[in-house]
Amino acid sequence: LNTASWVENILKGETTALAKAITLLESSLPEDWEAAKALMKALPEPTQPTYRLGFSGPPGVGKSSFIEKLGLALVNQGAKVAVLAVDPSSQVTGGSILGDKTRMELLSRHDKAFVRPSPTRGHLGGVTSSLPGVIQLCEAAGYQWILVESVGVGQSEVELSQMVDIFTLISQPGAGDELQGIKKGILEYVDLILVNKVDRDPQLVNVTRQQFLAALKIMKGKSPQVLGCSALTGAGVDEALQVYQEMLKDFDFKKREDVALFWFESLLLSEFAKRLKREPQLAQKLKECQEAVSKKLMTPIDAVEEFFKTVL
Ligand SMILES: Nc1nc2c(ncn2[C@@H]2O[C@H](COP(=O)(O)OP(=O)(O)OP(=O)(O)O)[C@@H](O)[C@H]2O)c(=O)[nH]1
Ligand SMILES: [Mg+2]
Repeated sequence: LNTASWVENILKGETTALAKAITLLESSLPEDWEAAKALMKALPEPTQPTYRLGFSGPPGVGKSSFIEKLGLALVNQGAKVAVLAVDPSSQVTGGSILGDKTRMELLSRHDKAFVRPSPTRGHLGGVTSSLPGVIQLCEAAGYQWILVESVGVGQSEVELSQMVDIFTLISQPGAGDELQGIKKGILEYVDLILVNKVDRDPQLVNVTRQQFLAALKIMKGKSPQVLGCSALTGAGVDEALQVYQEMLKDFDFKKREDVALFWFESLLLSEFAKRLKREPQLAQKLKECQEAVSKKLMTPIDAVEEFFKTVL
């Protein structure tokens, strides 16, 4: 299939063409890189406004359940919704944890929805090396709302927050006690906090909300709303949607210009790592430096210096 007719099929909304394009972008094979390059170049800007929402939170907090409920609310309003999952842990395990859990059966069956599980093989570069391109593909295919699920793991949360228009943290009831610790860092990037599972323990959800609000109070600048919700019963989903729509009314889409830069930097690093092993000269030098280090002929610092002499 040539690039032009492939793009045409994507624009027509053919989901198989879209899915194949996403696979291409997530691939780490050099020949796929060439095809992906041509495809992304030929891809036009979307013809309508699009909104990118990112969701993060600990395993099992209800991210997929919430996204499905929100997605259903949106498709019922007539919008087209794409759901993407990023799984930072795939880099370590080589397999997807979210993969088969992100089924969202009701939403998947809806003809205005496209649900894409996370890549099954660990593609290099984490969240950022393919996600911006995948988002662009979905937008070109006519999806107005792009919902991205990511399991909350340190740096990947921050990266995701930079790739989307609005970033939501979904929290467990009772999570407030952990706020003293390292988790606080992410609050800086959060636009909305949802404390889920209000159906189970409304009181605890309320306490947790207050803890978040107190933690936010001592941070300057941002004041995201903190809402209780239930991804099981759907309570709070409409309220969250209202918050999003309100925020998007005067959203500064200039933020998106930075996404291209993030993508470039992330791709540069992941491609560098790949090509290091592929380009014979670099691979050779890398091997020499590795040997020199293991034989203690060079310190690691000197070896890095030596390697960069060759690269530059
Ligand atoms: N009682 C209750 N259960 C919920 C709620 N939201 C999700 N669950 C349940 O919690 C479990 C995990 O939900 P998921 O939506 O898969 O959570 P997740 O955050 O996407 O999980 P991972 O993708 O594995 O990180 C499921 O059994 C859900 O039915 C809720 O609001 N109330
Ligand atoms: Mg999930």
